[in-house]
Amino acid sequence: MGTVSRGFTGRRSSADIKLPPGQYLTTDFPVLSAGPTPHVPLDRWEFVIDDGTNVLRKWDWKSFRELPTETITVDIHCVTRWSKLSTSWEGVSLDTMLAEVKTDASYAMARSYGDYTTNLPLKDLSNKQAWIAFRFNGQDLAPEHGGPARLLVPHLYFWKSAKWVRGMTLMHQDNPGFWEGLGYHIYGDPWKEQRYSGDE
Ligand SMILES: Nc1nc2c(c(=O)[nH]1)N[C@H]1C(S)=C(S)[C@@H](COP(=O)(O)O)O[C@H]1N2
Ligand SMILES: [Mo]
Repeated sequence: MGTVSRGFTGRRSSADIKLPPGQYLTTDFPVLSAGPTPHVPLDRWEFVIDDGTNVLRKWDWKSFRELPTETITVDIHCVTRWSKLSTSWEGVSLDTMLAEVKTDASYAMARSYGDYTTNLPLKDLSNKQAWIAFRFNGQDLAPEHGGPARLLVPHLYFWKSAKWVRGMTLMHQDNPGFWEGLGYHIYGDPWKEQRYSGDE
């Protein structure tokens, strides 16, 4: 009588599905890239955390893949209005990686192979909210979706989830990345519909 829970059915009923305002559901996985897909061989891949002057921590693919991994199942929301539910990833929590860095910075500029950037508060990259993902649906992440590895920050619009991520620069002040500098919102909370810089 309307009391069957998600736990009982093991599936999400339509009553469970809540989309951020202005979003529609899609079941395919659109590719959105501002430029060509960079191809980074694993033996050349590295992830560097710096403070703009000094390298604070650096991983090559081998040392990155020795870090503990997690399976993450999350909804993702693109500012072009598609949302995709229950996407499944494998990755390393940024909590694990940031634990090895001592900083009093409050923001980060994520940097990608191919020169894409996007800015995020460090607190949004902490507390089980962000990962460097290298597998999607049990398969190595395809190049067009950001392989070998991408940022995954599902609580913000998906443009913040930098594909082909190669590192991040820690900052004391928030600075706009690629899309943010072109008029998109500096923070990008889909639930507050923070699409463009004038919103909210
Ligand atoms: N390096 C890089 N990362 C990026 C982008 C990009 O153009 N370059 N596009 C962003 C946008 S707008 C979205 S919606 C998602 C799309 O990821 P997908 O192509 O895997 O769906 O990646 C984000 N990360
Ligand atoms: Mo997007």
